[in-house]
Amino acid sequence: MSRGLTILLPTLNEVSALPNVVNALPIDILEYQGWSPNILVADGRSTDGTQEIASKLGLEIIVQGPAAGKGFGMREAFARFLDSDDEVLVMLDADGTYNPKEITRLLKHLTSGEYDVVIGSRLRGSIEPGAMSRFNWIGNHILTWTAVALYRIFVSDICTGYWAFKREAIEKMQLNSKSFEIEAEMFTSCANEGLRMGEVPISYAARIGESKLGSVGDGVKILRKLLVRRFFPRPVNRV
Ligand SMILES: Nc1nc2c(ncn2[C@@H]2O[C@H](COP(=O)(O)OP(=O)(O)OP(=O)(O)O)[C@@H](O)[C@H]2O)c(=O)[nH]1
Ligand SMILES: [Mg+2]
Repeated sequence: MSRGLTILLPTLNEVSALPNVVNALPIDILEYQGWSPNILVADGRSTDGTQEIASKLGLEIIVQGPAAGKGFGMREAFARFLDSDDEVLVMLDADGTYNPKEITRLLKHLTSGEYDVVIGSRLRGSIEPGAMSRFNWIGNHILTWTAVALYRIFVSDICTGYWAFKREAIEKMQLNSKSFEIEAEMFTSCANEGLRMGEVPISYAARIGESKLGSVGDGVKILRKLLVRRFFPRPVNRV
């Protein structure tokens, strides 16, 4: 019997990148390895035809309640995953920065039995010239060092958008992020719930289309989330 695998693609106006990402997914290899992949697009109410392209590609789409906010989209997608029978969820950004072929490497590490969650690390992997500004590179390092110092769990890239989770990990995570602080909260929640985290180095390429990240404001929200979850391990307010 094949094992259910949800491949979660967050989108906000990714009409030009989404087809490339979907076409690069290693579906045949995954099926050969015994997985039954289901692609789930979590859309932040795109206005550029992303939803139409996703439908044309025959993908399952959920359109998030609140307009915009990756955190809202991911939390709705996790709830949808828990309604399915799938065993594992892999998420990767749908902007062309992550290589879909590397899903198999994350899965191999995850299913070796040792981990509940595996992170794809860009900072320990290879970053294509122009893919990450120097400013963002420094910011990503500072946020990751802060996370490691506060939670005493070693990972080398907490803001990565490439994650693989066993079902139990999604069941246990307690999240209330609205926006780009969601990855930091996934890290803090995994740490607070005692989930075992591993990582594999990955490649990171320049994105197709426009960035939605506002570097400084989002960096501050991430830092704040790291601090708040250190003292309040579970969300008090679940908007
Ligand atoms: N569902 C949903 N997805 C979003 C939202 N905002 C961004 N995304 C998606 O989340 C992923 C990450 O967003 P990006 O804009 O690439 O942010 P980033 O990767 O930190 O920044 P770049 O370095 O510019 O790529 C992309 O696939 C976006 O399409 C949102 O409000 N809702
Ligand atoms: Mg991106």
